[in-house]
Amino acid sequence: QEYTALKMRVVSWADSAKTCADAIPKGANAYFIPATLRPETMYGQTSCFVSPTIKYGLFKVTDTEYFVCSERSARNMSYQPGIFPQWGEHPQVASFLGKDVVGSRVVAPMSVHKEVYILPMETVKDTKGTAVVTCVPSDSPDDYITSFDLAKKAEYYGIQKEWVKFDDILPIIDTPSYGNLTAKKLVEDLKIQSPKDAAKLAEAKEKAYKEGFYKGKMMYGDFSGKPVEEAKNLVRKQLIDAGDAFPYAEPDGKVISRSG
Ligand code: ZZB
Repeated sequence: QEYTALKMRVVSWADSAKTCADAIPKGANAYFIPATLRPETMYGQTSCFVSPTIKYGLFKVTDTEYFVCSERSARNMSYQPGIFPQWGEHPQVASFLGKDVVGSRVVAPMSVHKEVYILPMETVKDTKGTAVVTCVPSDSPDDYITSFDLAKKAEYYGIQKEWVKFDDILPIIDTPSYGNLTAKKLVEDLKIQSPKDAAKLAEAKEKAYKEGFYKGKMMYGDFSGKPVEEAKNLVRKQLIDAGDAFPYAEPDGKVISRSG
């Protein structure tokens, strides 16, 4: 599985994230690293999700760059070229739970929202990607319903409603079957009520992927008017060339080692 790993620079840490703030030397930057399969949707990022109960690490990449991601993904990255400087090494400088960093603020590359908040998503899995997920409510049914739930029960989640940025969702991709807010349409059509409706959400995700990829047309950004199939790699290249993203491959259960 070839993901695009996005670099979301930390602008301010939540008070509860003191361990992280203290572990970063003056002049260095920290980045949350969501793994995405939909780089062409990055214009519509509204927040960035972590699981409140998953353990994350802060990993030193260079003297000036530190990554926030799961330990598992940092290890995978260390066996891929061009990420960590030493093959197989991913020096960890802090360990914490997702809930500790909720409320931190990060830069969302390319998004109409320049800065977004780190928010909790209970359905994030530690077994894929980096366990950090960037939120695009226009095109991801999971993100749409989670944002809906967070905004509705902000107090319960210990966040502020405004952090969710759920008021007017940016349309990015137009599709024949679901219009230009694919996720919203699918959540409504399938009567998805909660982020825990796992079976329906899996169906919605599958449908959204297919429709978006094969029939979607960009209606925002530099490649507006182009089919998604074409725009996907063009946007990805822009992000990578700008230093805002890098390729991250999921080993897929296979063991990767230098000796083979
Ligand atoms: C932004 C985005 C915009 C995403 C979209 C999807 C969609 P897959 O196919 O199952 O591999 N994701 C990444 N890591 C995790 C995780 N650990 N736990 C839960 N969700 C995760 O799923 C890859 C997609 O699932 C990724 O791409 C990420 O969300 C999320 F418009 O990034 B995506 C129809 C989907 N649309």
